[in-house]
Amino acid sequence: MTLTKTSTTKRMIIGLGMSGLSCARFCQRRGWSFDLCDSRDNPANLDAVQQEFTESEIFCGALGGELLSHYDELIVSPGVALAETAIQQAIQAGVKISGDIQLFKEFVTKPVVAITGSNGKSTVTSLVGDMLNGCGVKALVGGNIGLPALDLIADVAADGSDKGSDVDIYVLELSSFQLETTTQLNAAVATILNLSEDHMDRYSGMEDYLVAKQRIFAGASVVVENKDDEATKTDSDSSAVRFGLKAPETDEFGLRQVDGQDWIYFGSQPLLSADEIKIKGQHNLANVMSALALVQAVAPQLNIQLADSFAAIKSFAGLAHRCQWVADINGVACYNDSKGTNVGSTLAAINGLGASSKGKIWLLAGGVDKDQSFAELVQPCQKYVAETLLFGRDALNIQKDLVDCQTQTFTTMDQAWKYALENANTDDLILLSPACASFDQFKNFAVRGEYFRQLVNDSQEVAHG
Ligand code: UMA
Ligand code: ADP
Repeated sequence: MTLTKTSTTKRMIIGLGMSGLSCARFCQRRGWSFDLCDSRDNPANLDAVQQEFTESEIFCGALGGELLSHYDELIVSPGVALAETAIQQAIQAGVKISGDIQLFKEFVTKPVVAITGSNGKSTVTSLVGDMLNGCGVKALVGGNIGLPALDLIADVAADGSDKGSDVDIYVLELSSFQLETTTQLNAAVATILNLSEDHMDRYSGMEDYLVAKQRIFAGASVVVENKDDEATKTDSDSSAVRFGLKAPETDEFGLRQVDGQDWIYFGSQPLLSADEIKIKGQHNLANVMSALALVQAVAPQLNIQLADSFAAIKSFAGLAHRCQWVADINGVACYNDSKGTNVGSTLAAINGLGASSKGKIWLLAGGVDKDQSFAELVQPCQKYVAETLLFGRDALNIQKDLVDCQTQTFTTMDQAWKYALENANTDDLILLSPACASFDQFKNFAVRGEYFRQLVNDSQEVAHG
């Protein structure tokens, strides 16, 4: 991309993580000047950042309101709360707030599929990307899924615009944090997949969390609603497509039983049977229906047929660390659900695996509890779980919520794993589904999941001599 124009706006990019760097590179490509800061004294990649952005001032350590108030615009990374005193002080002083998705939306001209929700975002985002690409259009996938949205357009066209590029559509996974700094996204289609408690350490309550999520609907041409979850509905003027786990009404996606088998229907039209779909559990059928609704919404403008996306659904095997089978050890199946980082996802894992298992579940959970209540896990634990083995920083807090459930606490995952392996019987299963963030003991959920896989693989080698 070539430089398009210079600007006298004074911008401060807050955060030296993936998002901050993608914003810095975007601004640099546009010829905009900017400074950078991070609230940590020593962010991991400081040296590399200093070498890359030699024209920018870089500040590290506690954010100062006076400093931030000198700028016209703050481009705030999702990991930094707008409630920070220094940011609030800057807002009071009239400084504009922005974020990577705002920069992205102001730049791109091609349609955007926008996906948020408490659980299933990455699954649905990847699936929609596969379905659209399977229909022969060029869809780029990014956002909270791990590839910053602005990195998608790093080299879209030589004139610095995506107009003449071969990109047809963007599929973005968006977190509530990213949505807080985005106004009027104007997505071609937008959805909140579901809403359950998460990030209560950043929000004052569920209402506050929902308000952040609902920003995804601003200016959307079509909204996809989950009929089973009131919080996903919009009262905006956008036209709505609905999906749900019950039999559908006309022009809705839903499930009907045919010969004892779940089938996805659109109104009275059968589309796919559950056994043609590799990702299992009712929550994944909901995910597939939401993906169908999202693709259907953009099909006319892309000139594609929904039926041409079915092959991609049938071959979608799910993403790593989401209820993923790792190995059987002496008849005990081991599942890695490290991406189960909140109560809602762990609930789906216990109910999904528990209903189809002959034995009991040995649940490994714990980490950073994000101020959630774990009470919703009591009933499914009593029904399906032999013992919940809690580890990590907030193990004791979680134990207090799991009243009348069998629980043990440990310091590390290794200890919990060893206990599970020693006590599980044939046909039982061992499930890592922490319902917590990983940051107390691991870099992220993926590292935690790989660690679990390693524990399983090492024990499997020992078991097989
Ligand atoms: N941090 C500070 N001070 C700063 C800047 C960051 O302490 O000044 C800390 C944050 O509190 C956080 C970490 O540094 O612990 C990373 O924050 P960041 O905003 O720099 O994160 P990025 O590296 O830019 O990654 C972000 C998303 N991370 C967060 O929202 C925390 C990534 O989602 C996302 O993939 C990436 O942008 C690209 O869009 C991760 C995530 O955990 C997977 N998301 C949460 C979730 O899914 O629940 C919302
Ligand atoms: P997200 O990106 O929202 O975190 P993922 O697709 O990565 O969602 O899945 C995260 C966790 O949520 C995994 O444990 C997965 O099994 C579970 N999950 C996926 N879809 C749903 C859903 N619709 N409802 C509840 N849990 C879900």
